[in-house]
Amino acid sequence: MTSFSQITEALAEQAIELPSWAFGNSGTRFRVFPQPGVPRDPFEKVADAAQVHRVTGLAPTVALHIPWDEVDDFAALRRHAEDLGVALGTINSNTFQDEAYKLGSLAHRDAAVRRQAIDHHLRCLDIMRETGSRDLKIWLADGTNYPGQDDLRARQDHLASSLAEIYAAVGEDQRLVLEYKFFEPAFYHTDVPDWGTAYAQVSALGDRAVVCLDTGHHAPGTNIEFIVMQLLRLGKLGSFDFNSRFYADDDLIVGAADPFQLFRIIAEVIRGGGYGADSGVAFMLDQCHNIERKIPGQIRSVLNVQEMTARALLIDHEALDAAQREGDVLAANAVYMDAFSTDVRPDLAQWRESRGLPADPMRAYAESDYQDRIDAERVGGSQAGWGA
Ligand code: LRH
Ligand code: MN
Ligand code: MN
Repeated sequence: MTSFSQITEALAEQAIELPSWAFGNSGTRFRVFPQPGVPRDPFEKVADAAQVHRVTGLAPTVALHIPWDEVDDFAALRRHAEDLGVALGTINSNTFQDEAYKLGSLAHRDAAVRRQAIDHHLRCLDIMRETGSRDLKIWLADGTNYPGQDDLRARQDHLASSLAEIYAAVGEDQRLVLEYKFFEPAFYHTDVPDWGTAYAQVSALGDRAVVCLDTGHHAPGTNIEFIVMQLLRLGKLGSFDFNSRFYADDDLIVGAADPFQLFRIIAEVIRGGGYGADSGVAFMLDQCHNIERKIPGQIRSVLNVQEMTARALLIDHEALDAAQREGDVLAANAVYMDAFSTDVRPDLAQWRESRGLPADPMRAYAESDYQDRIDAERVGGSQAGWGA
């Protein structure tokens, strides 16, 4: 059995990017539930994200969504983040709110609409140069609701040429990350529904185009760790959007619905060389906290990822290889389950303290006066961006 002291170096490399939109008001398509203390602008979202990093040491960057996080001066936002001990991370483009995109954006049949959507991405690339961001993440709401509504093949071709134009503007030190989702908001077909389509599209672009795997974007029962393995094998896994789902794209706290699935996913990331600072695979959260408090929700989320990472790092690969070689099915499974069943929480608490972090970050945040302060100071918090 691998011991905890053998995995601390790897654990120290962990970085999980937080989504700015997790801190804004959010809800379902039936109701947005406003909360006190919610940020009124991107500066306050970044300040809240910095609190998560302060108590966990796990979340050094914040992803932005454009135009939700549009500001006049991105260099000032960058300085603000750095002053608070964090940095700006992935820029997410948004082509799903404008009237113009009702029937699609990069895959739209009308060249004028595609032009508008491509220009939005070019602007995101400009913003990235100011924020110091590496990744442009593209998730498209493009799709149709009714069979026959549009030409599936033509849309795929339009998408390819739009992406090619965007990719041509991606800098040497930047990446284009394409996220797939099997349905919603389109219900009949989606133009990037699965990893295979995302893989085909990014492969046509080049080395700096990779795939984002959002854990909530699969049909029930999908073996997500298999997809992780395959994308890593193909050198195309760029990032994760972590969250939990029971039914659809629920965006619940990662590790809440199925911690074992999270363990299996992270085990496959480690197995495939996707773990660690230089691996090229970015860990991000993509969540909203509709009914629970947001900053503690994010703290709980990064701790869940850390906990399952620790357990996955504990897998005894020598013993596993030996059992697999011998075809000992039960022994191999037992090695795997031993790691999953290990309670790493006491070791993690001690290790955090040894690094000058609170043993219990949830408690440390609750005991700070930050929440009371923002609840009193901020009036009229803004919405995360959707769900109205
Ligand atoms: C789409 C998605 C995508 C968006 C985010 C708000 O469902 O997962 O990543 O950027 O939600
Ligand atoms: Mn996502
Ligand atoms: Mn989603």
